[in-house]
Amino acid sequence: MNTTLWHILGAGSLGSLWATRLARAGLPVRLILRDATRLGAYASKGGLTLNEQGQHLTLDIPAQTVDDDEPIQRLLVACKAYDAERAVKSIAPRLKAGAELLLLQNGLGSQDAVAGLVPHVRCIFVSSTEGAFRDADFSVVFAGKGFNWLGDTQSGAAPDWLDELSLAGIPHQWSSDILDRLWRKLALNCAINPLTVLHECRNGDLLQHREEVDALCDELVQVLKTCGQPEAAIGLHAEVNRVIQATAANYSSMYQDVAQGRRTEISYLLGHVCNVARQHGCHAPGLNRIREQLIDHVRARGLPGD
Ligand code: NAD
Ligand code: KPL
Repeated sequence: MNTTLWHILGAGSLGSLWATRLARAGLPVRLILRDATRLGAYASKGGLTLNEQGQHLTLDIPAQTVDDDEPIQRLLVACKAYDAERAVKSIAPRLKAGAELLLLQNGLGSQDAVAGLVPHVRCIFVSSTEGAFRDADFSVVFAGKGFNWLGDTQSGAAPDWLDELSLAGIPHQWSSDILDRLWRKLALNCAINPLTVLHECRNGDLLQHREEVDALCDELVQVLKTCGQPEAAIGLHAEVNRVIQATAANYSSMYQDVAQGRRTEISYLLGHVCNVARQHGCHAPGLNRIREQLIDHVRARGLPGD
């Protein structure tokens, strides 16, 4: 078997979910933590814990700081979109020629920023619908089954290590249209998440704000078509409606971020769509208005507006 190390940058929810499943399958994993303080905190915990359907498994996965000098061949970047560029910059000197980076960020914009920083390595974009949250430091709850699409923007071939994901039970598929997938997820998030924050409601409550949702979908379809992503626009209204109904009882991820006083990824979601619309001369007054309202809303709660 290929024994390339899996370095994982960011031991938060998704990073821990990937790290524990890979390590549980016997694959070699290294966690990369921010600094010596985090390394000390991790050591005192005795490992990373996966809580899956009430079963707890603690794995003593070796960890190191970003300043370690171990060369990196394969890196999963599992931090938030607004941290990705700075995090990759901090380990860039450790990347071997021909290294591969898996970028697990939601939204769009951070992937290109990272790829621009490290043009000598292969960047693989990941779109994930799996759900996880931390119930304690270095402990993750696998909250929602989902799927991972991986792909690159150079129409490259699928890497030969995908079977390691199968071995680890990480559901995945190589995608030849990863940008379509990321744009589609971005559009769904833009049609649903900001409105749940502004109306302070669950996803299902948006059924009472249908006109507002439909108006955002109309503009999103226009932006997608104008910026060269027409595939991601097909049937958007119906899918948004379906997702609202299927997740009616849930609070969106952005709602949860705001409710828990966490910075949101606005700049990589609605912010990215509004910027792309402007660059293409596409009129999107509703999206821009919601973006401004959202920025005011989070700032009023002491959170960054970007
Ligand atoms: P998280 O906040 O739980 O984890 C991010 C981790 O990265 C944190 O532990 C943070 O300390 C660490 N980090 C940040 N900068 C670092 C640096 N310079 N060096 C070392 N570590 C650093 O975030 P998450 O929920 O795992 O989300 C990661 C991405 O995945 C986001 O873009 C999110 O939108 C997306 N996503 C999350 C979920 C989910 O269920 N959690 C689902 C789908 C997509
Ligand atoms: O992905 C989501 C989120 O909450 O971030 C859904 C459920 C699709 C709502 O946009």
